[in-house]
Amino acid sequence: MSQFEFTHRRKNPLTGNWVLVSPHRNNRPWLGATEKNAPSNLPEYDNTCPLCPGNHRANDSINPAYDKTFVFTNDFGALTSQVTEHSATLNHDNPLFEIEQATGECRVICFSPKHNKTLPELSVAEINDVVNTWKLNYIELSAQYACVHIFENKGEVMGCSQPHPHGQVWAHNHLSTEIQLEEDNQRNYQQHHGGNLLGDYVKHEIADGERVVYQNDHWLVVVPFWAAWPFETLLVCKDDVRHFGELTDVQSTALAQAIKILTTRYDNVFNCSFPYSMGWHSAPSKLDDNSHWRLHGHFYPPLLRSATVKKHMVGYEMLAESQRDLSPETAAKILQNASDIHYSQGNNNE
Ligand code: H2U
Ligand code: ZN
Repeated sequence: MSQFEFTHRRKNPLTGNWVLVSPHRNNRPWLGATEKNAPSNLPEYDNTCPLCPGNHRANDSINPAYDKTFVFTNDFGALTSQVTEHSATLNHDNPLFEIEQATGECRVICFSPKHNKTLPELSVAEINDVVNTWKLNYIELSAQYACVHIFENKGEVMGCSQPHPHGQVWAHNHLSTEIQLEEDNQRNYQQHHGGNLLGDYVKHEIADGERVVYQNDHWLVVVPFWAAWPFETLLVCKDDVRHFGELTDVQSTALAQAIKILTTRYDNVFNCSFPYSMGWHSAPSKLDDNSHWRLHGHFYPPLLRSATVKKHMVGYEMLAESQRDLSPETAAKILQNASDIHYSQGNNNE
C-alpha cells in the first residue's frame, strides 16, 4: 500500500495552489457519462480544412504547399499590436476597477502538412521540426514581447477547433497570471533556499523514481507531486536552460524524443487520441536576472476513466481548490506501463 493512501493536500510550488487528494474515493460507483469513442478515419488531405497545404483560410489568404511546419498570423488573434488611442484615458487609480491595455501577437503553427497525423504519429525528426519551429518563433517574438506562450489544444473536448495537427503562439507585453505566479514562486524559492526550484525538484524526482514517466539525458517527464489533472505531466529540462530560445540541437532532439514517447503513451492509456492542453513556460524575456527559471512544459489532459469519461473541474474545484481521487503515483504507474508503440501500430494494450 502506498504511503499516500490517506486524505491529504499537496502544494504546487510553482503556483502556490493546493490540491486535495482523496485516494479512498477511487472505488466509488460511477454514474458519469460513458459515450462511445468516435472512430478517427480522417483523410491525409481535406479540401475543406483551412490548415491544409494549398487551401483557403478564413481571411481569404491561401496556404503555401508546405511540406514540414507552417506558421501564420492567427486570422482571429486575441491580441494585436495596435495601441488604442483610448489608452491614455484608462483609469489606473481605482483599485476596484484596474485596467491596462494589452498588445501582442497570435500565430498558428501547423505541425505537419498531413491533416490526420497527431504528434505521436509523427517521427522524432518530424517532431523535432515542430520543436525547432517553436524555438524560432520564441526567439523572434521574445525579442519584442516580454511573455511568449507556446501551446497546443488537442481534441474537441479541449476546444480545439480543427483536427489538423497544430498549436498556437501568443506573445504579449504583460506577464500572464500563470507566468507571474511562476516568476514570483521561483524567485522566492531561490532567495530562501539558494537553489533553482525545478532544478532541485528534478533531482528529488530522479532519486525517488515513483512519479517518473520517462527520462533521457536532457529531459525528465513526471506526474508532478502536485498534479491536479488525472494524468497531468510536467516536462522539465535537466540542464540550466531558462527559455525556449536557449535550447541546443541536442536538447531539442531529446525533447522531440520525450514528446514522442509521452504522447504515444497517453494515446495508449485508453486507446484513443488523448486530448490535452499543453504548453511551454519560459523565463519572461525582459528580466535582469532569470537564473531562478527553468524551461518546462505542462500537459493537462482531462480524461479520467476512459476515452470519453473526463474529469470535470467543477463545484468544489471552482469554489475551493482542485481535488483528485486517483493519486499522482498511481497515474504515473499507468503511464510507466503504457506501451511506447502507438496503438494504431498494434501493441499489447488492447
Ligand atoms: P485552436 O484549434 O486551438 O482553436 O487553434 C486554431 C486557431 O486557428 C484558432 O485560434 C485560427 C483560429 O482563430 N484560424 C485561423 O487563423 N484561420 C482560419 O482560417 C481557421 C482557424
Ligand atoms: Zn488539414
